[in-house]
Amino acid sequence: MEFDPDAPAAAGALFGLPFTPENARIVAQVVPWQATTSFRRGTREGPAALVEASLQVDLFDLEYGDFWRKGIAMLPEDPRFREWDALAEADALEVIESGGDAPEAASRVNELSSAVNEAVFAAAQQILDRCAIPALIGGDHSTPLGAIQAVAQRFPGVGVLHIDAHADLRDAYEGFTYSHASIMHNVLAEAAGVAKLVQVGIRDVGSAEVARIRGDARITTFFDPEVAARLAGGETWQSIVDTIVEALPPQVYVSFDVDGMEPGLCPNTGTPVPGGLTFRDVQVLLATLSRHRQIVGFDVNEIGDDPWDGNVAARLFYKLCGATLRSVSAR
Ligand SMILES: [Mn+2]
Repeated sequence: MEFDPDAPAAAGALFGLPFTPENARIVAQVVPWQATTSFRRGTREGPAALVEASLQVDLFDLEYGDFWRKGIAMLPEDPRFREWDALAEADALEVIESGGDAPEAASRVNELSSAVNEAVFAAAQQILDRCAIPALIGGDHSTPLGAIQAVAQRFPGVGVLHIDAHADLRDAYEGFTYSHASIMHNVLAEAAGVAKLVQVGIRDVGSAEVARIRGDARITTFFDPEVAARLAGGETWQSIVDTIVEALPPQVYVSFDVDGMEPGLCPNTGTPVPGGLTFRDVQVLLATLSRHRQIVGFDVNEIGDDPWDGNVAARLFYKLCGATLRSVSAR
């Protein structure tokens, strides 16, 4: 096949690349689901914004080189996700507006959430069966649970590196069992095999979540204000990143909520918060992770539906692909 990496990209394919899910080393699934997003709608079209913007990303990468040659592809979108999201919308709104006091509507949303989790799990398993690396593009942050379950089953003892403004450790939120705000609670409860959760960027948490973090030896959280104080006191970001990576086991799944970054990089995400990581901070974190740990799967979620949000998310996703493929090739 003739493919010119410097030519303008063909529409439709991730990064305009000519690979298929059968021959790519990284295979992504897109999950346009946002039913439990509380503050602002829009993350349903986040995956489309990322894919559209991915055509503008230069394939040669200054950190990771021509890693794209190993193959990045996307599964066709599962049409059920949009159907389920549309079915859940009215019920989800009723639950949110009732302040979490609409148990029947909540249980209908929870059933659809379970269907999403099962479909994501099955797709991730198929990707792993092909010896490819599963990636996921969301959608709200509830979407990767099934992918993390599949990875944890395949790589018991795996750690999750969770970049986010929020700890996402709520035991249900607004009446939803599978809320975007509960993803890491659900990972620790339902993804047997996850040995460690390391959180970065966290700056918007409830007191119950802080108690959970302090009381659960599996969780290590690098709170954003503490990181800011260490940087202000003269520590380098690299030295902090080294301690983040050291807290992780040899194999790592990266779950990346774009709101872990500064809100200027994700202005249309569901729940933006001031503070957070710069894109440079992210680059150093991923590069260091790729040198010392094996990345076995990842997701980028809570992407806003604006072209700028899509642009940043596409570049973040591409860096994650580069870091992942370098981390594997190093072994
Ligand atoms: Mn978040």
